[in-house]
Amino acid sequence: MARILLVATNRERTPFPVMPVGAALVAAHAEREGHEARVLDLMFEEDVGKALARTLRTFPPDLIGVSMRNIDNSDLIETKYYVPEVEAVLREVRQAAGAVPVVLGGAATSIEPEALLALWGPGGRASQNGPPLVDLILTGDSEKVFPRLAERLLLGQDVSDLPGVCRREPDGALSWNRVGLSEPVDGLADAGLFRFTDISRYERAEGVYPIQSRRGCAFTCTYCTYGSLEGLRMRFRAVGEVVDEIERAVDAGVAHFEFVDAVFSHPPAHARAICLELIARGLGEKAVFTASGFNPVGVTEDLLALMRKAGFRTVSATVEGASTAMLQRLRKGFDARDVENLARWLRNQGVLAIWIFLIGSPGETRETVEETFEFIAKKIPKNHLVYITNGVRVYRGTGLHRALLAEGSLSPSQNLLEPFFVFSSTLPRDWYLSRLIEFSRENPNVVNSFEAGQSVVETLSRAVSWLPFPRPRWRLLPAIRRIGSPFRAARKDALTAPPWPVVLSSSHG
Ligand code: B12
Ligand code: SF4
Repeated sequence: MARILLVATNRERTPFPVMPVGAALVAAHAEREGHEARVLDLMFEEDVGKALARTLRTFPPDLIGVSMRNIDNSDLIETKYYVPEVEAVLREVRQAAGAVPVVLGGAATSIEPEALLALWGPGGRASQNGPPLVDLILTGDSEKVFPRLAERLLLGQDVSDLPGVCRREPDGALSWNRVGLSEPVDGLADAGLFRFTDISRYERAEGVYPIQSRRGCAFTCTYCTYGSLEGLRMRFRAVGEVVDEIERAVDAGVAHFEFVDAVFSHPPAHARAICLELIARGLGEKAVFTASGFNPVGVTEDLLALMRKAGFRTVSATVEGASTAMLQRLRKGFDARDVENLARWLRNQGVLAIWIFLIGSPGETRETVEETFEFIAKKIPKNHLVYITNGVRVYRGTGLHRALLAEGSLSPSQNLLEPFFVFSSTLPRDWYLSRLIEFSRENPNVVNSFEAGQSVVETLSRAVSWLPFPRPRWRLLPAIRRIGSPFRAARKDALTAPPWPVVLSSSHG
């Protein structure tokens, strides 16, 4: 039996602090295999060094797993890049833990394992001839593999055949074993987040308890990383197991849940079965549900009615656009009519939505922007929130990445760990920025990335989170924005001279 410490490094509080479900799940499985596991969640820690020292004093581990969620926030106008912050945490970990092996995992590592290993691994740029900040990386679903990895590492055995291992070989070469990723997800342990972290801190800051009912996404939207993260093969958890997990969390006092499936609504049969079970157990009367991935394909008004009955009050409608031409280019699998139906059905069924749009991808023009803006202004109910992401972050392994390589506007050696964007060559950037600002002024329910840091809006939003307003408190954001005006415009050159490289293209492949 080993003592295993999981360090959850994410400290991002926008749009709200997200609970470290990946680290908790890995810890829960390590416990199931007979190890002793703890999670050090850095989200609300004021001093990372002190928190580590405190934990290591009471729980000296044989192995440390570090969880890294975000690389960046994928937004061209107000980019946040998290790698330096995680590197600072890794330095503190190495300093405090000495020679204890450190394994890095989490969503970020599945997207850029080789670049992260070249930076933080043995002989990596950040280790400056000292010990590596990270001994190896484990990519992909890790809860079942990690305990095996831990056992072998601690016995000094070879681990290179384990699925997801990315490491430096004795001859100095980088190797990444991608065989056997995307395991079945039945029999998962209950992440039991309430055992590992202070849920009440999250609840106060509008945090929502994550629940996963399936993994994988069969759609292949051009810009999306989920193929690298979860794979294309859909794997479903047994409905009873998922709802048992919810029931235990409700008994522990949790009242707000979010289905964090890549797409909760597809295929609808699984979503429907979950709703029926929530209804059968009366959980909709004790808790409120939302779903972060909601794609209109296959959605009917009936499904939304059932979700409402099961306790869903909101969804995130990740539609990205309302122009059929752009939806086709993005390979979303639905068109503008489906988006319009979704808006109507959500309104009819009294389900609120945060709508996520992605503007500026290759092929976007003034006309397609106006089509999407017209939809937002006319069809989205004013009590729904609209969030616009600008430009497309190019991630390795996506269809967009392949298309840019094929057209020659991207070199295979381009560093994609650091933010790198593509913007439509057919959309004038000056025009778009001023149009976006004008549009957001006219529509208080339209929020942009560059407003998040606006001091008045941020201060009011934080104040609201401490007051006993009913959730979701984002419903108050349009009013806050009106009080918090004048609207802070993005830097005038935010799109024409951004701090990160941008390639102009009209190709999605
Ligand atoms: C749901 C979701 C959200 C929800 C979260 C809701 C909630 N209540 O938790 C919302 C919408 C709020 C959100 C917001 C953001 N998100 Co998000 N989100 C997701 C999503 C779809 C699922 C995350 C999840 O919970 N998965 C379930 C858990 C169990 O999986 P996991 O954490 O990955 O853990 C597994 C492995 O990673 C691994 N693992 C995890 N930790 C460790 C540790 C060790 C040691 C090991 C070995 C393994 C390991 O094992 C775990 C079990 O198999 C992922 C995409 C995806 N398909 O994964 C994006 C994703 C994580 N998000 C991402 C981003 C960028 C963001 C935002 C920055 C977006 C923005 N523009 O603002 C914000 C940041 C929020 C914050 N405070 O950090 C990126 C992160 C990578 C990147 N590109 O930088 C992802 C991967 C999507 C993407 N675009 O690529 N997100
Ligand atoms: S954007 Fe959504 S639907 Fe499209 S591939 Fe990604 S997860 Fe699947």
